[in-house]
Amino acid sequence: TGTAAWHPAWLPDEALRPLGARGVRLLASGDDPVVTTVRAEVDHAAQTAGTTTTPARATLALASDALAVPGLRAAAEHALALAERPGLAGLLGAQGFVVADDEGALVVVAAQPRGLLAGWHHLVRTGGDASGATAGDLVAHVPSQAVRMLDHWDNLAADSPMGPVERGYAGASLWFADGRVRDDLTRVEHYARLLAHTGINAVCLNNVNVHARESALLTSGIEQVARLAAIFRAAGISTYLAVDFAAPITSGALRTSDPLDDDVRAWWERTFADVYATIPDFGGVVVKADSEGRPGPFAYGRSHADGANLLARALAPYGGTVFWRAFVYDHRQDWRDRGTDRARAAYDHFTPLDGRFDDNVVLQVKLGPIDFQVREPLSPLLTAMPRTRLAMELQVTQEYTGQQQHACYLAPLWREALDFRPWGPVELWDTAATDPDAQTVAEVVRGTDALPGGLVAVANVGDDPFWTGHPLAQANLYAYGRLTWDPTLDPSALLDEWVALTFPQADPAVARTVHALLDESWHVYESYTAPLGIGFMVRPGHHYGPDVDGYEYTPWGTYHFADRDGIGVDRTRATGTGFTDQFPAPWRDVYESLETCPDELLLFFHHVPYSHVLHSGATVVQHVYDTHVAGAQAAERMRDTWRDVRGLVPDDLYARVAERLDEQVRSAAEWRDQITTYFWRKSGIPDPENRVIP
Ligand code: BDP
Repeated sequence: TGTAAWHPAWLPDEALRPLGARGVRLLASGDDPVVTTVRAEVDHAAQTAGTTTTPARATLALASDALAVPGLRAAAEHALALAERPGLAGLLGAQGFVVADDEGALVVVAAQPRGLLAGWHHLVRTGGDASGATAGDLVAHVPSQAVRMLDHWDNLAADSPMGPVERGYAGASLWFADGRVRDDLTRVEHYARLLAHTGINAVCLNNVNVHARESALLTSGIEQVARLAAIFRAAGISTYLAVDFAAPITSGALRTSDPLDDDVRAWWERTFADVYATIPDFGGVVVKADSEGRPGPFAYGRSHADGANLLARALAPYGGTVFWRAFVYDHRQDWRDRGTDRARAAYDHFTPLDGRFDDNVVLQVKLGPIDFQVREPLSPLLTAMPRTRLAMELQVTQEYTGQQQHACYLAPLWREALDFRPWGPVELWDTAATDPDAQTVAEVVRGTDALPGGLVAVANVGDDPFWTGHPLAQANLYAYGRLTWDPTLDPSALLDEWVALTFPQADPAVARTVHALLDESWHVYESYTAPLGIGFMVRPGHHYGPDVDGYEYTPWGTYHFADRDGIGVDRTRATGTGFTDQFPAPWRDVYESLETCPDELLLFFHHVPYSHVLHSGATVVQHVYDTHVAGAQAAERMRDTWRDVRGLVPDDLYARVAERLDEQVRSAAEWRDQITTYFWRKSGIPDPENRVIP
């Protein structure tokens, strides 16, 4: 069947045993597919524990079924009230649940099936333990973000231009093979269950770079897509497709895809009518337009609002949504022209369009202004679109963070971005000009009642036996989902959750080791790769391993401007590209000034001599030597740490992680040697400790 070889990710049967042993009473009638899923989960947990415990120690209920039950009425009314609130509050309430304590037994009540499923997984995580609940209290758990989405960059076949999964590091697609949807979708069922556990509520199935074969998924392929949509539907997840803006042309129907052309409009209307006839709850589409060679409205002199609204209006009768990507920049720039700054592009293109997008358009903005680097400032576009629905896009697949060869736990990076206050305060610096009540990024993207947004991320899974290539990269997927539900969760606590659900009966040494390996792994990765926020010193094309000048003289706009005197991109308003001006106060001034610009972003914003002294007290070049030597040493410690769990985790998993850590150590040494040597030669300034290969 092709299913024998895979290794369970989190939620193996043992993880359900404590809850199964406590016993769960389910009160949920009807044949809604999500309710049916919950029923199967509850039965499975009981079977796993080998019990038919009466009385059950936990109750899970739909509010409509709970209203009549004494003891559950208050919780049921609370759940219904949450879901009936208008706008965003009601939307989130419908997906949430209420927890109460009924004389020492845990009670979970939801207004809607998706909330019921979320409540079930809450029970799984807590083991149904009521000890945290206070008698009489009703605690509402609602997701923070309305949009909690994963984008898969899957292609239909291995011979697609970027392989089976663009930027995939975990084998082939879970659902596509040989130009079609796979026959056996057992693993997709398992995957949908994992995602539901974390709180994900939407998936896009195919690569944003939509080529002709994949474009047909929307038309002749929609019956196949329906098989996948049925699986995700049962897990409370809506299905989306990435579409080609030129589909009216590439499908052979028309000779234009001009968004203001009547025939084009009619083509999209007809196409979506057929889609919804087959998949009545289809989520909608994701669009990469006028970006890295993909077609878009610019070809017709139209704006991106025209383009997005074309699709939005064709989807609106069915309740569908357009995720329109803001990753629009000139990838054929002239590197000699410092006036062209890729970092500026999204803001320059999209801010004039604020307020012009229809209500069923979500503008999908990458976290940073360049491209998923290990360190970037926040994309200032996220601060400048108050009349537009927004989603911040993260990259769970580790394209620029070690490609699932290196262990790099990204939750701390995402938390830093979600917690960031673009309008201040600026701790460590002058706080006079700042507003301490200003919103965090998590609050900005969450949006308002009228304009709800959220989070999107590029997924990191494939048909690899361990799902993510590097087994520890599962923690990134887990943490991403959980942060979409609650962006204030602690990355370190999320690791504990993931370990408990993945290795439920393991020795405590496993959790200790995973923490020792992953807690600081983002900073370790940063320390041995491109320094101080400069980014992109990777090998062109596949983006793995060091190549300091690999992109320096190409048209992609990812430069470091290193010469014998110094390094960095001058993005100041005083002497550079003026990018700093795209930020609101106080950050525009913090980044503008060499005095206040944070060290970790120094070279993103400033061109400085190698002798420039950082806040840390080290010079730039000395920082490069020190961090790269220390980073490569840290990678060696990570490799040694893993040996502590030999025999405590499955042998094949142990071996896979060990093999990846060997590669991380090799690669970190390569990074260290190339980067330190490059800067020694460029600057002529030796390392006082003589650690650099001349
Ligand atoms: C870049 C990837 C490329 C993607 C692009 C995108 O290298 O494969 O197509 O992002 O997000 O980082 O569209």
